[in-house]
Amino acid sequence: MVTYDPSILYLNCNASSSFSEEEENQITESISKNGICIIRNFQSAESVSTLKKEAELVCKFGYGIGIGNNLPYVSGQLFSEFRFPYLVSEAAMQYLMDHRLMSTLRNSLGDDFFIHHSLFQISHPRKEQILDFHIDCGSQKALNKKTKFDDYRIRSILYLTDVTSGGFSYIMNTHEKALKTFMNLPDGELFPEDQVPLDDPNRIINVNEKAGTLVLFNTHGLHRGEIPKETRIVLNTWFAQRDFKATVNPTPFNYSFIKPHQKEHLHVFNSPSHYPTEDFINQNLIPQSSKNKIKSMIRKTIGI
Ligand SMILES: O=C(O)CCC(=O)C(=O)O
Ligand SMILES: [Fe+2]
Repeated sequence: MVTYDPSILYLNCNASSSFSEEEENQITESISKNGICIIRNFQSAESVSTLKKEAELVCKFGYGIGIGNNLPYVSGQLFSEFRFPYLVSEAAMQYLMDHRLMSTLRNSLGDDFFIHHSLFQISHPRKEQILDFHIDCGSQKALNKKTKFDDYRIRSILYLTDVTSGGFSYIMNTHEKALKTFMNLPDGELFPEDQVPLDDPNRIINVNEKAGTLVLFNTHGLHRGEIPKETRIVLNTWFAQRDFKATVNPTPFNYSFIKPHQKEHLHVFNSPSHYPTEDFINQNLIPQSSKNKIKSMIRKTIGI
C-alpha cells in the first residue's frame, strides 16, 4: 500500500525566526515521505519585493550595460528567464545562505551538496497545459544531450508573486516508483500517462500559495506546472549531491554578497571536478567572441 502523509506537508513559519528542531524534522520527514514540503511565509515581504523587482528587471533586460558585456536573459512566449541570480542579486544570496535553508537541505542531501542550476523565471499567462506529469532526470541538455540521470536532487521554488492559478502540482510519494518506470523507458520517451496515479485526488496537491512560499521537492516525484492565468515569478534552484553524474557548468556568484559568517556555506557553489570551468569555456558552447569576457567574469567571481 502506498502511504503519504498530508498532515506534515505544510509548514507555516515566521520568516524572521529560526526553525525549531521539530519544524526541521517535519520538513525532512515530509520530503522523505511525500517527496515534497511547502513552507509558507519562508521569505519576508521585504525580501520578496526586492527579489521580484530584480527578477523582473533581469528577465527583461539581462544584466550589465554595453555590447558584449551583458549577461543574457532568455525570453519566449511561455517564459522569460535569467540564469545568474546569485551573480546579480544580494537578496537572492541572502535567501540562499540563510541557515534555515542550508540546514534543511543538509538534512535531506547530506553535507556536501551543491547547486547545479538556478534561475529567475517569469511564467507568462497562457491557455494550454504545456507539460503533463513528468519527473526531472535530465540535466543541461546542451552538455548532456538526452541522457537521463537517476541521481537524487531537490529543487526549490521560491514564489515571488501570489500564485492563484498555475501553481506547481505534485503527486505525493511517487518518487521511488516513477523513477523506476521512467529509467526503464527508451531515451526521449515521455512518462506514460497510464502510469500516472490519478485515482486518489488527496494524493495530488496544487501549490497555489502566496509570495514568500518555498516549495522543496524531490525531482523524481511526478509533477507539472498548471496553466497560469496571471504572471508567475519564481526563483528556482536545483541542488544535487557531490557525486552527481551529469556534467554541470559552474554557477557563478558574487563573493561580495556573502557575509563572513555565511562563508561556511560556500561549498554549494563548488561544481564537481568532472567539468572544470576551463573545460566549459573551451567547449564550443560559447561563441569565440564571448569567451574572454566570460573567462574574466568567472575568474573574478570564483577567484581563479
Ligand atoms: O515550475 C513549475 O511549476 C514546474 C515546471 C517543471 O516541472 C519543470 O521545469 O521541470
Ligand atoms: Fe519538471
